[in-house]
Amino acid sequence: MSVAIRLIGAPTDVGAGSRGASMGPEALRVAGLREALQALGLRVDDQGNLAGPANPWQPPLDGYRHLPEVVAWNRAVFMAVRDALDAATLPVLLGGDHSLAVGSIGAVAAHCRARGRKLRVLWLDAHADFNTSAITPTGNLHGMPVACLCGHGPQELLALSGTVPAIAPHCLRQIGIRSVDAGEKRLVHGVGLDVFDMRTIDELGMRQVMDMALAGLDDETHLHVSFDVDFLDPDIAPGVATTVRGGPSYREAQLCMEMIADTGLLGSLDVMELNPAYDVRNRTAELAVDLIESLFGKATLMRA
Ligand code: B3U
Ligand code: MN
Ligand code: MN
Repeated sequence: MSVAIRLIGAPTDVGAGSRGASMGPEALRVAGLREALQALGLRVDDQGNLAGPANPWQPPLDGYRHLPEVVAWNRAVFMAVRDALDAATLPVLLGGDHSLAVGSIGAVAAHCRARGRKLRVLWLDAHADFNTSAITPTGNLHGMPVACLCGHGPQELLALSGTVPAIAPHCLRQIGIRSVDAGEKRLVHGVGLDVFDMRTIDELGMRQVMDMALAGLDDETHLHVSFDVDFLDPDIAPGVATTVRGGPSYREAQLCMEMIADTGLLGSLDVMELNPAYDVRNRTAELAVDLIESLFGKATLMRA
C-alpha cells in the first residue's frame, strides 16, 4: 500500500531575483503532474495553493531582499508540510522560489526529530544556496536556504523548525552544483558540506555519484529531495531564471531520479524555481513532470 501524495502549491517569487517562479505551481498542473502520478497507481490529493504576501519588488535591506515576505511564505509552507506529514501523506511542494525550502525542510526535520527518524536531504541544484547576508552578491533569499537550515541566517527563518540548526550539514548531499560565489565557497567548505559538483559527475558518472549520495540509508531514514529545476542543463530546461550551462543531461537526470526511487525511502519533495516566463511552450514543466514520474518509480514499474 503506497502512501498518498499531497500537492502543495506555493506561488511566490519573493525570494528570487527575477519574477515568474510564482507561476510554477500552475505550470506543473497544466503539464499534468497529478494525472501522471495517478497513472502510476498513486493516490494524489492537490490541496491547491497557499496564500501569502505579494512581491513588493524592493531592493535588499540589511543584506536581505523581501525578508518579511519570505518569512510569511515560509511559515505557510512550514505549516502545510507539517500538516501533510502529520496526516501520513507525502508532501510535494510546488514552488515557488527555493527560499521556501527553509519552511519545507524545517517541517520535515521537525517531523523526523519527533519520531526519532534519520534524515537525508538530497539538494539537486546548479547552486549551493549557502549565502548569508554578509556575503550574498544579490540579497536574494533563494540563494540562502541551505545556510539557513544549517543555522546561518536571519533569526525569523532559523526559528521556524523549532531547533537551531534545523538540520546538521552531514544530513545533506548536494548534486549538480556548478555555480558557487567566492564567499559562499569558503562557508560550504567550512561546514564540510558533501558536494557532488558537475566535475565529480563528469569524472565518476551519475551512477557512482548517486551510489555515494545514497550510501548509508536504512529503513529508519526519511529521504527528502529538494529539486531546483536549474539543476538540469539549460538546453533541456530553459524554464528557469538562473540557468547555468553544463548541467545534467536528460539521461543523467533520469538515472538520478530512478536511483532515488529504487531506495523506496522518498518521504517528501520540493520542485522549485520553475519559471514559466522563461519557458518554451511549457517544455520545462513537462520535463519536470517526466522526471518526477521517475522519482516515483515509473522506470522501476516498467522493469518489474
Ligand atoms: N548565488 C547567487 C545566485 C543564485 C543562487 N541561487 C539562485 N541564484 N537561484 C545568489 O544570488 O545568491
Ligand atoms: Mn539553483
Ligand atoms: Mn536553489
